[in-house]
Amino acid sequence: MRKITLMLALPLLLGGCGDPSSSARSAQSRDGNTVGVEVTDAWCRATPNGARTGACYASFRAVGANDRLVSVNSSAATAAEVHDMEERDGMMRMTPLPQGLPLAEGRTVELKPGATHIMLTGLTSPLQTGEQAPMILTFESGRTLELLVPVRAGADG
Ligand SMILES: [Cu+2]
Repeated sequence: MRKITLMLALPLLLGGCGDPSSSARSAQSRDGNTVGVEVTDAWCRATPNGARTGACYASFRAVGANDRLVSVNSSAATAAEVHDMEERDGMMRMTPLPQGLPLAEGRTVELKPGATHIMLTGLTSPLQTGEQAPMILTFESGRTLELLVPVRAGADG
């Protein structure tokens, strides 16, 4: 099986050239404590040759309380879902997470190629390197985050 490189998503936020919109934080103060979800290193993989589906990745960290990513919407696609990957009979298969993506307080949950991802289906146009895909993330807590997610080529092209 092909080895999957896991360290793809890191360079986005470095230095002054990082795109700040790939990172966002939904936070509010409650009893003097910050509660919210931090999203960092968001990116979508560029789609080749008119593919109608795409995948996006990001790191999530719930701050101050547990939360759950319950839905994703993007005007770049007719539908967006959180998918997990599992191996069955030697094949990697994608399975939607009907309960959403649980976010345990203080723990970073990393979406990455070959693992959990946000799947965009029915792309309205190809995801091209250098563009940004708008995305609205809704959490169980009722908080929402709007992101402009940069599109770039995957390292395995
Ligand atoms: Cu998928």
